[in-house]
Amino acid sequence: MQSKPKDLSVSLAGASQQIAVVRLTRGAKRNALSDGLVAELRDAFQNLPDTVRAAVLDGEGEHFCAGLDLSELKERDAGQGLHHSRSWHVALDAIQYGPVPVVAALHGAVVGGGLELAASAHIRVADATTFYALPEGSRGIFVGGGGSVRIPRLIGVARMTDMMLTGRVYNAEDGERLGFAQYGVPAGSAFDKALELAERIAGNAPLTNYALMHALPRIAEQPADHGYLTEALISAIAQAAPEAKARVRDFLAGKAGTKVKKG
Ligand code: 1HE
Repeated sequence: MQSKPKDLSVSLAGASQQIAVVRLTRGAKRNALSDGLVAELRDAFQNLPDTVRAAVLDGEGEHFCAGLDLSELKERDAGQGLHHSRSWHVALDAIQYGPVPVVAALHGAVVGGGLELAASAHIRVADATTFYALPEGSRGIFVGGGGSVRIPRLIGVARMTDMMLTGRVYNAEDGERLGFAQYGVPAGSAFDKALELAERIAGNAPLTNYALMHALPRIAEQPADHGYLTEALISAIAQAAPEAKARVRDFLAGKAGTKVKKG
């Protein structure tokens, strides 16, 4: 499958062709997110082929994403602004709560709405050129793509407040240390690492991936006693799947490659 809408491409990759590569292809504008591109992202993640088991999200050119397309920030009234922000929520929710785990391959600018986009992925791999910023503060606006919910969960309210109040920019190394990215890799290798991780994820039992994407973040927000019950329910469902039984049988039978190895 290969389709090329205006500012986004979706293709299949990996040995088994079970990985969807969703790429922002608006490099000339540093992959700035126009309303059209936000809609393309929504449509891409809402319509992934059934055969896809994991996805990689990346951006063409030297920068992952420069955030909101500022040329479209004209004179919206409050109601239009509300709906604009909600349209980002729908698109980025389609990534976070879509059918498959998403690994973002970061490089260069991951700023403003670009950071909000990256935060909607499940795993972030950042190469050494990556930098993170929230220039909304200096543009006189506020985050609107779910950043105030997702970013504090990565780095905390205090650091996000500082980034927006002072325009602070974090480099790749600091970003990994703080929790923006789970993996730091040499310049130019984020995509390859993201694809490698996506292939590994695609080999998991689908119900385990589902539980991690849909149950874990919700359990983490629940009061502990609700969380324990939700955990018990999802774990009972996951372990009842024939695939889980087969995997446990393989381990108990001493099959090669089923042991946990030291990292
Ligand atoms: C853009 C945008 C954009 C680049 N909207 N057109 N985001 C920002 O405030 C970040 C603004 N961008 C930058 O700071 C820089 O462009 C970068 C650090 C990302 C990259 O710098 P550089 O030197 O590689 O590129 P450039 O020369 O600045 O930009 C190349 C072109 O992309 C240029 O257009 P051209 O027609 O003159 O070639 C730029 O105008 C264009 N461009 N970034 C529109 N963002 C849901 S609410 C989210 C709120 C936000 O995201 S606010 C933060 C917005």
